[in-house]
Amino acid sequence: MIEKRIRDDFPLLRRTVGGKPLVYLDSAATSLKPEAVIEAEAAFYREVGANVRRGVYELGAEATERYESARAKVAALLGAQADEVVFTRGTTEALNLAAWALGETIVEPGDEVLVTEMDHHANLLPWQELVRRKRARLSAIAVTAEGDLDLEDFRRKLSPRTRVVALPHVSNVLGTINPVPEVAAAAHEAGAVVVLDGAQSVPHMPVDVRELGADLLAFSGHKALGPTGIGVLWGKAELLRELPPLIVGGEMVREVWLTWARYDDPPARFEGGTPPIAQAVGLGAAVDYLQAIGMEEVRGHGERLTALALEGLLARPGVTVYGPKEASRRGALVALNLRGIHPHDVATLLDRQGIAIRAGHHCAQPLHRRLGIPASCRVSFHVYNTEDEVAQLLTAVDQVFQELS
Ligand code: C6P
Repeated sequence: MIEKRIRDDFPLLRRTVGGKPLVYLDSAATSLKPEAVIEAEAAFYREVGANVRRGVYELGAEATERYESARAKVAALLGAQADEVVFTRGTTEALNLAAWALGETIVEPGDEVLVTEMDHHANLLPWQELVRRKRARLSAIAVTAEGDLDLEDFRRKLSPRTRVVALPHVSNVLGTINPVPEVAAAAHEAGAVVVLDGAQSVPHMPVDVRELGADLLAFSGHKALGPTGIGVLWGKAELLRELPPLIVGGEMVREVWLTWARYDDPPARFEGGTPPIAQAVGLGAAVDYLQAIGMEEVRGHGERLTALALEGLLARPGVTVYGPKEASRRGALVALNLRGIHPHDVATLLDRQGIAIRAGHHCAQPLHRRLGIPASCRVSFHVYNTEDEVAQLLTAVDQVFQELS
């Protein structure tokens, strides 16, 4: 059991909202940050401050050392090598880089890219752009009524023309944990590259890139207790070596002439310009923080809170829950609707109780269309949430029904 004292590490939990203690149930949008992360970022500016990979003076070397040490921590978290970890601004940028680079190397006119009906727009729009640019085709693996990937539909749509299969590890709406090893094995057999959106998995559960079998994986620091403005594209070393950069400019080159340049090896090749240095250092501190708890323990806590929320919500007749009904098959989030009440009204009333949840389409419009709804409410958890907060949520849901139905 994650101890209550963890909450003391998160300064925002001392804040009140409308006179009520904050109950923060929107960690899938962005997590709160522990003091250790805030301090690591501030300490970088206070103590070092220099740019990376440039200065031959002491501060420059120390900045590079802190930046590269953060990379090594992320690599350890993912079971990867440090040179396979590319820093980006977030999941969105990482997936744009992946789609751009694969488009330049392996996708020809008439080829296919397979996404899923449950993808976040960040794992959909870059592929739409790629197929438009390359005159290729995009199709989407269906989602079943239970909120799982339809694996039969996947096998039907997979073909020798499929060059890329892109999917979320955990859906940010359904919560579904997708069977990545199974999908990756079939995709590889067909000769496709597998791109995994890890935005909702890496911050919440043990993720070992070798066990998953994906070729590229993206996630954001700010959902993993880290700062905004920093994310990661992990890629198999042999694949990264073949890919061209999206951003070109300073610090990603071996030699530059007026009419041509020779780019550096990964990961520097993909990190043109001054990177988000303090943010990377902050992410390193977030990884330390998560690892000190233990990712198994983080997962266990999220699963327990999700099970409690599911049990309470499913017992209420006016509540519709989307996605699998077992906490063991989902990430630490639950999307729902209250019969006859608009999600924005629910979120507004909960806000009056100090409870912050997300309402809307959660950047997954095609999925909401598939579910036949314009929007949903979503509650999501992280290490600082408690069973008592889940109970407060359930009581508040009853009050919303009383007030509005
Ligand atoms: N989802 C949510 O409330 P960025 O914004 O680049 O850090 O992450 C984008 C992203 C990509 N994939 C998935 C599965 C995601 O959940 C997100 C971010 C937030 O659900 C904000 S829309």
